[in-house]
Amino acid sequence: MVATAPAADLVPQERRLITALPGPRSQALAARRVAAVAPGVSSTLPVYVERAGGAVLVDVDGNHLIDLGSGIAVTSVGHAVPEVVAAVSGQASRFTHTCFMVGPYEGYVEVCEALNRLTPGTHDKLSALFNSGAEAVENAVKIARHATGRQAVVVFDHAYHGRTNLTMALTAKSHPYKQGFGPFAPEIYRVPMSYPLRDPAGMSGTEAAARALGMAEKQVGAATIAAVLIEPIQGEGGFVVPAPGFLAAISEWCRANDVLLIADEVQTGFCRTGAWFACEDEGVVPDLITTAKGIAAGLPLAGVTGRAEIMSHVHVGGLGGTYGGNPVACAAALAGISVMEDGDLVARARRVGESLRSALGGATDRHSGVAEVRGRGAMQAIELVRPGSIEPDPQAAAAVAAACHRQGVIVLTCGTWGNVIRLLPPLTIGDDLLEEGLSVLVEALDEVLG
Ligand code: PLZ
Repeated sequence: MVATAPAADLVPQERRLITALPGPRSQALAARRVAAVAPGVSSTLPVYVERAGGAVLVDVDGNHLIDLGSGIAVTSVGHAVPEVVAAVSGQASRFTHTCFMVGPYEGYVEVCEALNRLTPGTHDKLSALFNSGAEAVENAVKIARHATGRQAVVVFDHAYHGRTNLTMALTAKSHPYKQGFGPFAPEIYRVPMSYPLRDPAGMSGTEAAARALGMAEKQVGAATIAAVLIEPIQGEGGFVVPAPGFLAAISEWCRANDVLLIADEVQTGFCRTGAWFACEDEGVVPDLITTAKGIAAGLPLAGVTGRAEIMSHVHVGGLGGTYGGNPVACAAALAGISVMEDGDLVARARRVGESLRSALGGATDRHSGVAEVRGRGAMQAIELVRPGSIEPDPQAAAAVAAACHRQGVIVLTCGTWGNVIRLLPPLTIGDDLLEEGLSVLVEALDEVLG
């Protein structure tokens, strides 16, 4: 008899290590993997997952690990949430695919309605659905170029937008994302981000915006720029939070120059930062917004939402794809969005954020190797440096992450130099489990940083 109870009910919300990590079954799978899986696809964890529920992953050896990464900001509502499991299995038993471009269905329309309602701004909006964050970003750029009749796209230092050819060009970091994979798409121009820790002391958000926009004006020319594309808080690039006023100044300049502002909220969106979308905290209303990750509780789904007149500029048939807005993914999204609304996960993200900050705050005071604790809501990070400098220390970050992993706590690293430890727990994580996970991280920091 196959178990039908959702995994969240079956998985106790506790850390439980019964073997050293990785255990023997994970090691056996790792050996099989070497012979079958291309090495270019890497994994953070050495353990193989058998099931997951809430904020706990269970590996093939029966170890229970605390998940402070949510599969890179995806399972914000938690793993195997009963409402999502029911919606997904119900939809899978009705139909799994028709292709929206062949036989349309209600779930797609309903997800677009939800995106139009939840994203910043009260203007008329339209949406289109895709499969991944990269695909959403590519389509946002296509739409912006079509609507403006211009080609240039301005992006920022430390940006991450994906791994497809266009999004590799939009992404800043060469290794591992771009090296050897060129040539890259043309008409992409990179300008400096506001990165308060590494900018000249005291540089304000408006000064950082003037530095970036001045460069765009001189080197590209406002009249040829279709869009400025920005993550309101950078994700892979190191959870870089721009100085207050930076985003607003970029937004004003865009409006004054008929340049579209595209907010890439693939990582920051859907309650993560203690708002539905991170732009809200800056009072910024983008023309186009890209979403993915947290949108569908773990199923592949992404969206582009934008001003109706921009979105409807593209000719009929100009946007699409076989799987975009898959009905099972749409069912997961609608259930996940209900969980977010009913459980007020915006407020919960803020409380999780306070716990993260108070646990990490002490580490900054104790260790000169912690340059900064930063982030917003349940998206917080610490940047590690060589003591007495701001020289990045990726070895320390890797050692801290590995120590957490050995103890059954999943944390992720990020940053242009790989020296940032980031936390993205499920927003529904219990207080006790979160405290336990954080105490393991703090111990690891004390151990590695001395
Ligand atoms: N835009 C802001 O964070 C994905 C990448 C993991 P996809 N970030 C995780 C990796 O190493 O591949 C991301 C993002 C922002 C776009 C993307 C791309 O989203 O769903 O991975 O295509």
